[in-house]
Amino acid sequence: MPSSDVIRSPDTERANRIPPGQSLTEGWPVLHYGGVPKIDPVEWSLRLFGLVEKERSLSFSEFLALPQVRVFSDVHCVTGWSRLDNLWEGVQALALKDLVKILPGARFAIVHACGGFTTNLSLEDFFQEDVLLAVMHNGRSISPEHGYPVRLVVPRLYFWKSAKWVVGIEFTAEDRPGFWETHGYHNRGDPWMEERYS
Ligand SMILES: Nc1nc2c(c(=O)[nH]1)N[C@H]1C(S)=C(S)[C@@H](COP(=O)(O)O)O[C@H]1N2
Ligand SMILES: [Mo]
Repeated sequence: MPSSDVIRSPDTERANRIPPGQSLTEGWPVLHYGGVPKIDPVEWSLRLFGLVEKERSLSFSEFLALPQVRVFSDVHCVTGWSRLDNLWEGVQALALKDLVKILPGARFAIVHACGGFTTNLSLEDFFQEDVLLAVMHNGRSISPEHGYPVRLVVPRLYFWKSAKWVVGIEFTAEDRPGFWETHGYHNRGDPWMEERYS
């Protein structure tokens, strides 16, 4: 059980935590398109742009100085594995609202990763309280193959929405399906409704 200051993703409270068609894994498979980028945190920045009053870029040290939260969640990959009991640490997506003023016309967050990868989320999904930009997993820095230095974690949707090597968040009025969403994956990806492919 996570301690009380941890945000507990609601799906971890279910009597049955394994969504239909999924099976448990103990390890942590590595899945992505392309190679593992080598990111020097000194060169890294997080760009907040699109429908915001004033665009903003944060260095890694500015990012780490933001309030940190811990989130306890399960992971469900569309390829069929689920990994329970993950403790993430990082910056809550909701905290970005204190950094830029998002304009009223914005309805989607397009998450940009190193090398041009994107994934799309409605602002409703993006601003759930258990969504975070994670730097730590189970007490250790996120490893390069899992998204170092910063990856998104969206606990309530299939894991392809959890972009690794995040470098920017763009706020848009129109939806813009990302890499996996234009390669046959569902636009939203709720594991409990088995929104796997489109
Ligand atoms: N930048 C980037 N992030 C990505 C992907 C990708 O191809 N590029 N693949 C997604 C997919 S399909 C999955 S299943 C998860 C896997 O994360 P893991 O390797 O940490 O298990 O990362 C997601 N994030
Ligand atoms: Mo995936």
